[in-house]
Amino acid sequence: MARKKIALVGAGQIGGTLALLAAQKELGDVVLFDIAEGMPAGKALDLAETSPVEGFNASLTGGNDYSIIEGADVVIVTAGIPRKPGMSRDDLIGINSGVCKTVGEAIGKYAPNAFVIVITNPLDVMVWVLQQASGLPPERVVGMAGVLDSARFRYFLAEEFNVSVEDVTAFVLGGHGDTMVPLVRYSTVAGIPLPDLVKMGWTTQEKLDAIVQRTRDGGAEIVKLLKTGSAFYAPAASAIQMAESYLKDQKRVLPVAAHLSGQYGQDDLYVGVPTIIGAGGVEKIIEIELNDEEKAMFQNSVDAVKTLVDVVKKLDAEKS
Ligand code: A3D
Repeated sequence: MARKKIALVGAGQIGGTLALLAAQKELGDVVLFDIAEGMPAGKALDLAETSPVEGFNASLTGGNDYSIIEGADVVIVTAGIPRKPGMSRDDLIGINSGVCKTVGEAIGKYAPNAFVIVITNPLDVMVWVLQQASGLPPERVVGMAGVLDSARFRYFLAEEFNVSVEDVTAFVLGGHGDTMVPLVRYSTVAGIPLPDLVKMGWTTQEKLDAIVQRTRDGGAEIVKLLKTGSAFYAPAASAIQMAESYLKDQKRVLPVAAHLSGQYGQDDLYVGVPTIIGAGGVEKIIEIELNDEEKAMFQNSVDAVKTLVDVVKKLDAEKS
């Protein structure tokens, strides 16, 4: 079987980590594209030189011409600018929407059969922009946020309960931003829902509320510590899990920013929901029952995403 091809558009902090993980896991050959001259080729060469030490078989190349992404099976997009301290994800919209439009057009031209994972912020609206520009079917264009947000939630919960991260499942819904909705009653330790663990005295409601808030602020916590950019290891690992589920038809149940066309009462909107990711891309969007409080939180998150979509539409109208 020929090796798969993974194209990384944006070879910065996340792009470099994606390349390392994809190669180490032998998901396929990796190409790195970036507008910074020489940098993607330099990173690719440096990474390729780890292969004799790490013992993986994957070629890594990089360049500044979009034609290098030709025929890719998976494209992961991190092109754009990240947050600096004091910035919200939404502050990035002006620059990053232009970048995602250009990248979408290039993917439509060179890799129309790819499964595309967008990471560039503000996430939900950037996936929408890129899908529109690419002309690819919506089930093959998704955004990475929910896997990361739920990984953060799981990590904090595992720390609180002093149990293995592997036994904690967590469920996060909605847009990737301050309005994201960590769903406590669908999150468990070995199948025991969190509200039951509060009743069992494993933690208190106050501590649980603090963990939920820390999850919502998880990105900002890292930005504040790093000072020069935003998180990159966990975002890269999360996108690789999505890519692997597609490439190996694993049919993992993963929360991703998926295109809604009627589900959850939304139309033509990308927002974080549970999905099944397999060889068909988003093979199913799972619609769960929400109680009134959860519905209100989800709607609040959806409204935040819609506001940003309107900003992009306005920017577009001003340009034309
Ligand atoms: P960074 O290290 O700056 O890498 C971005 C790269 O994009 C740089 O190498 C730029 O040269 C390149 N670039 C800029 N414009 C273009 C263009 N037009 N075409 C191609 N490449 C271009 O940032 P990063 O890797 O840390 O973050 C990348 C993006 O991911 C940012 O928008 C972050 O906000 C976002 N991010 C999202 C999450 C989510 O969970 C959704 C988490 C962390 C970061």
